[in-house]
Amino acid sequence: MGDATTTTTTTATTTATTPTNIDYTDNEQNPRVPEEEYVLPISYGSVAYWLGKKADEYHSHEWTVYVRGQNNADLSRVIESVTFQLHPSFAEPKRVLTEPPYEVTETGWGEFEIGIEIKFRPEVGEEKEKLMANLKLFPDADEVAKSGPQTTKKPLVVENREELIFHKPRKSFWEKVVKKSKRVLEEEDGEEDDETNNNNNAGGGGGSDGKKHKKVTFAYDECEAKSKHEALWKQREAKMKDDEELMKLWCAQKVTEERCRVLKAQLMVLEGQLLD
Ligand code: SLL
Repeated sequence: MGDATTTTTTTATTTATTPTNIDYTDNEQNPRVPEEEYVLPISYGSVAYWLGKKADEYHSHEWTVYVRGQNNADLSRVIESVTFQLHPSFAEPKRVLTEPPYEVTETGWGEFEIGIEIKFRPEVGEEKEKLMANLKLFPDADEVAKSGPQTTKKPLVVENREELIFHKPRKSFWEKVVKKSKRVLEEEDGEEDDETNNNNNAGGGGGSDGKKHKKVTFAYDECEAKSKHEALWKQREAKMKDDEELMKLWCAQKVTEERCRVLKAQLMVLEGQLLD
């Protein structure tokens, strides 16, 4: 994705997956684990390719909307499904993905907002997370001024980054995932005030205990499922390269033929002069 026309990145915002002020003694069989937090950084957004001048006007672009773990982290131990709600002009606009890669690739002509709903596995015990991705097909005027007009080679990327924070995770989730994940960074962050804690921390618990806030990062498992659309681009790029190579060979052949024709003509002139 390195050769993108635009990359719009929204900086991380903490997300609330459950209402705040949950009493963690609310479920005796599956209580919340105090003093614990699981942070899962995700990326979501859209990548769009213009299909060129010859493309059908209703299918001028091919695009992919996706949710994935940052640094290719595996989300499948936490996520049960990702639902993408497309524009009603698409056949079966509600697309449910139950395994990675969580992405939908389509062709179309227009931009719209895509609703994303992340459902967590039952053991996580949290509410659904709702996000919105802006499908962008056409670069803005300032982007055109900066990087030139749209080409079939450069995708237009809109990527957002978010951290799913599971504050005081349920025992079932802690046993299955949190406990087994290696902690790589644990830092005290005393700057957040209590109110921010209350509003933004997912996973209940209320947060405002006056203590310093601990930020923990984990070594996440890599996701084995590779993005299908990335493979598609690579194929397309390879085909374009092949086409370019063929074009170069064809041009070289034409140049050689022309040279031969000129040399033959010169030879005939020389032969004529010798005979004279
Ligand atoms: C717009 N409000 O007017 C938006 C709607 C809808 C895009 C965009 C359908 C493609 C297909 C398609 O691209 N819809 O029918 O296969 O720009």
